[in-house]
Amino acid sequence: MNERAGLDRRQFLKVAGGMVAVVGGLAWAGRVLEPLPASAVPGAPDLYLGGTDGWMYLPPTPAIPPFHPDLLAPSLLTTYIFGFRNLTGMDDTQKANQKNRAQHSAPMFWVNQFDPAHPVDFTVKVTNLGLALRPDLFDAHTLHWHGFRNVIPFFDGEPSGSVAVPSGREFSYVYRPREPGTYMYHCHVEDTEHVHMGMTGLVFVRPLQDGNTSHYPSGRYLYNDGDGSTGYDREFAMFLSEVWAEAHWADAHIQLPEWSDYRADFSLLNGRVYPDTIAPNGSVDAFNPVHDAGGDLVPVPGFEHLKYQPHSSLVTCNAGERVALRFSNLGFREQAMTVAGIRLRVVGRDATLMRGRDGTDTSYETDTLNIGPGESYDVVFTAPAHQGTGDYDTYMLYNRNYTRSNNLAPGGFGGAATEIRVYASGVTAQAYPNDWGL
Ligand SMILES: [Cu+2]
Repeated sequence: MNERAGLDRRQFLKVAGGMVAVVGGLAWAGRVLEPLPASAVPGAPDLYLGGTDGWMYLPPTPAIPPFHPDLLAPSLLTTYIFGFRNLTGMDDTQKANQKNRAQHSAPMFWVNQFDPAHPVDFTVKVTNLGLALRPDLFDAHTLHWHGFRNVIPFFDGEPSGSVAVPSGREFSYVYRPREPGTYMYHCHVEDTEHVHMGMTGLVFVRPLQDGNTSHYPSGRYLYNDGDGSTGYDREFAMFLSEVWAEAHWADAHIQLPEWSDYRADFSLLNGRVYPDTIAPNGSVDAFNPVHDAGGDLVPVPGFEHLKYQPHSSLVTCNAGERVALRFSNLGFREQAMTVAGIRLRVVGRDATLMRGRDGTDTSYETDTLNIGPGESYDVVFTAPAHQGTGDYDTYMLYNRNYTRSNNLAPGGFGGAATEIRVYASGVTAQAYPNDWGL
């Protein structure tokens, strides 16, 4: 990373695109257009993602014949997906082994806001491992950081305006995130299909104000608020996605889904449905990934069916703590997420602090977030006092559309639903976002 700290945007263009530098010394342009020698070669990326296909688990009953469960699925799994895997730190053999081992949702990651005083760029290298079940498709993949406002087209990931990564190749995306907040990312090749098949996940940017304890004791914030109003003690990210069983089956069986017939069967939270949403985290610390000797994900004992769905959605906290929830939605329908018994304060939308041009506080309290496709919300709540006789009080966080909180499975909640557990005490500091601290 640091060896590229001095490069500017134009150098990246020269390095990555082989573009010819413009003639220097243009008085009107100032220093920004002065050509500089392109000497740096990208070293190890901050993150290394691989795009491929694979299989995930959704409750096999009630069945949706012939689409769900898919008869081609390996043991314990039900649903064909495309997706990303975190290959950071793997050797070439381990990376290659991850073909047909995609996960859903894609690895959640986070970056620090670009600091002009200490300029360090963030790089994500993306490789395309190919589709094991559909070698006929030979689709490229890209990384599109949705809503990212400072990207130059070259690193945007929209394939007709930049570059895409064919099977067997790799490409480094370079970012200078200047706008803190919650975003999402996805592959932008055949994007209706690749997004829906699972090549999508959550990304967020930590503000420069982080570490300053004068506004809030933890020194952790959602935004550069200047007053601690977005300060929090714990953070949990919630990524909303959907599965239309017929489309997933069609990709596995060399059929062509008709996307205008879109009809999602499953609403998901962090790639799982309740009660799997409250099962433990697998390897979700993007910068300390855990894998077995071959590079494969390691399932949590007792939850082997969730091997390729590592992200838990359980919220754990101590009474009185401030908890940040980051939501983003890359399903194709608006979702209404609600919490019974806890007020949510919306402090950010679409990676923008809720504050007017003149500084007016435009944050608001609600119990329901209406989140459209491609939108993100940042909310903070204060955990209520512990009231019950058990170790923790449970509050439901769920999609208030009944058909999406249970996915039309009998027996109550089965869809985009999770729990907030408020303990009297004893929940320890988080090691990474969505860490339970238990
Ligand atoms: Cu793709």
